[in-house]
Amino acid sequence: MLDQIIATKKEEVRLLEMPAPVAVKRVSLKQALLESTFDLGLIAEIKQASPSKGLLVETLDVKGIARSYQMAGASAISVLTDYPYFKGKKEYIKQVKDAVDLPVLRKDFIIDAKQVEESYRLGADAILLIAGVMEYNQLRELYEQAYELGLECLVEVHDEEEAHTLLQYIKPEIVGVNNRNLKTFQTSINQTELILPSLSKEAVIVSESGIRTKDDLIYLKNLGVHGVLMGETLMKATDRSKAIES
Ligand code: IGP
Repeated sequence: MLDQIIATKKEEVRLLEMPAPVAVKRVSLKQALLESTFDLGLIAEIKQASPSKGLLVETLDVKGIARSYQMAGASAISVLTDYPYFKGKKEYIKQVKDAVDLPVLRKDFIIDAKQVEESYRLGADAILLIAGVMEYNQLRELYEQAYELGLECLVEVHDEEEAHTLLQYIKPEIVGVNNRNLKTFQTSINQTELILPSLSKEAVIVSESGIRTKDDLIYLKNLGVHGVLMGETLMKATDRSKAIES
């Protein structure tokens, strides 16, 4: 599946027509995570579907969801822009930026410099870079390009080997530990505990995927992570603000 997604992205990159830049006020994801109103920073995700779970919601009121996330105290919003696998759209970034003041993370499979430039033009504050889907040299180039444009990166790793290798190439300011193995779709939040010792002590750490309960949050907080990224649990909640507040 992952190979298929990357093949799709390569084709998207080939056909990519660069959009005109939108005017937005950029805000810092790192700062928002560190200044959370809760014990943990929360990146709340907007996604209509996922390859592992299929359709999560029938319809998607992007601005409404963004406002309810902000009202409930989320630190930042993650927006899926991939269409074939997550039913996301690129224009959702600007829609969310118009609806709220929170930093917006573009969630997609970014493997090429053109997509980094595009993310900037779409109005994102930050982008996701996944260590497991490209060469580390390429990751470093995209990371540097992003910071030169004024975009922050959430650099995602899944296992200790990726975490170790990553540090030989870059010292990312924000690291995401994906609890989901992108090859098998299995999630286990213990993955965060396993990898934490291999990560830079200076980095802001975000635990991603498969986070469902208050106990999960207490467990992750006690490990010492700075933030969490939650998608499915919030998207499926009948009252999203309540789900965050409780
Ligand atoms: C959210 P969940 O289990 O709360 O819906 O997971 C987020 O971590 C997940 O969407 C994600 C993702 C990714 C999606 C993490 N890394 C890379 C696409 C690409």
